[in-house]
Amino acid sequence: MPATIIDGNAVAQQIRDEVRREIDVLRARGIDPGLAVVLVGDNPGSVSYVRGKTRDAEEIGIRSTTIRLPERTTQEELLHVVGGLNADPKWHGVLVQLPLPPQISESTVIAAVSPGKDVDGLTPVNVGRLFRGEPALISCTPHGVQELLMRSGNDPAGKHVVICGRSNLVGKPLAGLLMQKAPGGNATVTICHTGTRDIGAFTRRADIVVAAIGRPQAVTADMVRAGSVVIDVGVNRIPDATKKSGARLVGDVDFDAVAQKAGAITPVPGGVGPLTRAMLLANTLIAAKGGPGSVD
Ligand code: L34
Repeated sequence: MPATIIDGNAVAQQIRDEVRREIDVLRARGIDPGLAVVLVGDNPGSVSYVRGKTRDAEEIGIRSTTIRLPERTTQEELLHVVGGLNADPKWHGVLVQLPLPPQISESTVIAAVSPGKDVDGLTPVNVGRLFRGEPALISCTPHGVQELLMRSGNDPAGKHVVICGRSNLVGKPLAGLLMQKAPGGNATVTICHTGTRDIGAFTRRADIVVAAIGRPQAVTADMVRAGSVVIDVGVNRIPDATKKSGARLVGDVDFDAVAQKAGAITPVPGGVGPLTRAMLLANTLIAAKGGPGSVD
């Protein structure tokens, strides 16, 4: 039997509705939540994702701005922009879209974002808090994967989750989140990466496979157990002459074949991507309320 398709757009809409209700309450109290996004260069993926983020924000009553800087921007210039946003009380959330051009150190810039405004949950402070089980702004894609699992009836508690990929953006924080002794956690987590011998031997034993590799269609049907849940975090633009843009978006999973075998699967587009954007709104709400763990 073919897999159930997990509808990321529908789950994201649910979350946006919930966040919007709370934004309305904040605004009635005189707080006007604001999100500042910094985009360096014109990577077509980044331009599209950032446009989606700010459009979603405006739609639910979060003020937003996108600061666009040229590809040749220096690290010093970018740090100056981030410093200005940190200091400006108009902006509750500050996000620097990745990747950054090669002359800039991503880790230096990310670490410069004020932890209380780090709605991407990528600063060392927030990642550290997440791993320690303390209140934190949680990075958007991992948090989105967790919400997608929970809201599609696939609670990871007690399950074996095999994550393919060890990036700071997805693999590592997702492992921290799903192993946490907390609702939405309690999974047994294995991380596979480029140093893993025979990734399929691990993924075939998984209840839940998360593909966050960054390589188109890398997870094939022979790598998944029948009935398992497959979450595709990949966003790869591959050439396609039949498209007006000359490219199309595919995930890290060989969708057509894996969907014949898995129990449930997320599509690309329309899977994890919309959740990444929705969790950014949720984090901006938390930041505007005074941070995670604050009492309202
Ligand atoms: N700092 N950099 C920072 N934070 C992030 O959370 C990200 N990420 C990743 C890349 N760089 C980042 C994103 O925003 C990936 N990502 C992201 C965000 C949104 C979407 C995809 C990736 C998305 O909206 N995807 C849509 C399709 C959009 C399209 O067609 O271009 C989808 O349905 O999957």
